[in-house]
Amino acid sequence: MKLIHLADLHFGRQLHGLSLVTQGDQEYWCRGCLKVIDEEKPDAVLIAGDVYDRSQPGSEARRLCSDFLTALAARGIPVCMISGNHDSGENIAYLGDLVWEKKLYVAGVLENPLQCVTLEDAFGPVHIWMLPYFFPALARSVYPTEEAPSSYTEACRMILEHQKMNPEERNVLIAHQLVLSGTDAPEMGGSETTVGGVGQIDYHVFDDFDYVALGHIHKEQVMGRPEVRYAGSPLCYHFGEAGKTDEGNFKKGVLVVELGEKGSAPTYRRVPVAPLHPLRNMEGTLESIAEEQKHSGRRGEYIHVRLTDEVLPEDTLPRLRALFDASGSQMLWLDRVPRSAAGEMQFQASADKSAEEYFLEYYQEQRPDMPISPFDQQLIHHLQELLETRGDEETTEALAERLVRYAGTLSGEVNA
Ligand SMILES: [Mn+2]
Repeated sequence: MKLIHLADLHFGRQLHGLSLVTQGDQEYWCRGCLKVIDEEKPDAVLIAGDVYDRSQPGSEARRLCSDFLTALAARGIPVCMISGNHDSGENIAYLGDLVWEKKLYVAGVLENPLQCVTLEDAFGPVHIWMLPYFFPALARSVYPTEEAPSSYTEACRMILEHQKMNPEERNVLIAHQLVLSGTDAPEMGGSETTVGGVGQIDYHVFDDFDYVALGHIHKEQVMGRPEVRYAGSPLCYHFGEAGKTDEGNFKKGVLVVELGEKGSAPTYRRVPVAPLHPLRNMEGTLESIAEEQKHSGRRGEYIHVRLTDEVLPEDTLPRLRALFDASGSQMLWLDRVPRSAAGEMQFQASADKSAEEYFLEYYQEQRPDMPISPFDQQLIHHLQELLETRGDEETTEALAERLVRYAGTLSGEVNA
């Protein structure tokens, strides 16, 4: 049985203030994905949560999702979809009973028992269990027990123990959780967030399943055994998922899983789907970046620039914008390397200086060319007040340290 495992679509996602729906990136990916589906002709498409980027998605994101699911339904391919921690389960489950007829199987909210879809191939039935995103208190309210589960692992075990599974047949689970192998946490893409709280689950609770299609972590990877797998997000949703070269980028694509007879190892392939705008990180002086960009011949990218210049000319921003405009690229994020790497912690503890004063000194030293804005200054002031109310275990020095770390995030970011 051939399954396509997708996850973390995040329809409606923004990247540094830019909507990936409006810019066409997500629609472009949908078309690429449908092309792969037409070539592969899978028996089912599994969508392991975070369909939308937020619980109340905008109309464009809903439209895109609707078009994508309609296109799958038009092909007669069964789709099994669960909610993720970013989704509102109720929103995802909307019309769920009605679309069941169209082989669009949706599990938005945790149920007792779990929804299960059974498909057949030459080797017999494959049961696809759908476990929407849950947290322990929710698990307990849906599966009443005397003792509250003490962890996400226990809650998950409890839910799965309640299902009438036939271990002689093939069972697939779709889940959207943070799964660990021993003490090994998955490698994050950088764009995951723990909206709603996502606790750790030991992969051994899935031992009875022949394949576990996971969502939540945006980098494709295996947890514990090859059959427990994150598909990863379809696009890079964070500059941390992009390299300085194409090779450095996280590999994105459509994960094709083929199940053979019960007990045999499934096979896995990733079919690449090119993004409309690849992400790229560039680091160097203003001059070196201009040279690199002019000679690279690269076009239509989303770019993060990190400048290393000691002093910058006043027209830095318009120069960079013009440079990237000329190649149809967009600079979404500009920042600077701190002047001295060790500069981060170069402040002398002193009883008569507030963390705010430490911060302002540091900032002036790092950015003599750019005075701190009154807004940022106010923000720091309030931040200090806020941190001070946390109690006296936070010394002035510790506060200053926190503020200085925060300063790194203020260093000239722009939303182009
Ligand atoms: Mn996600």
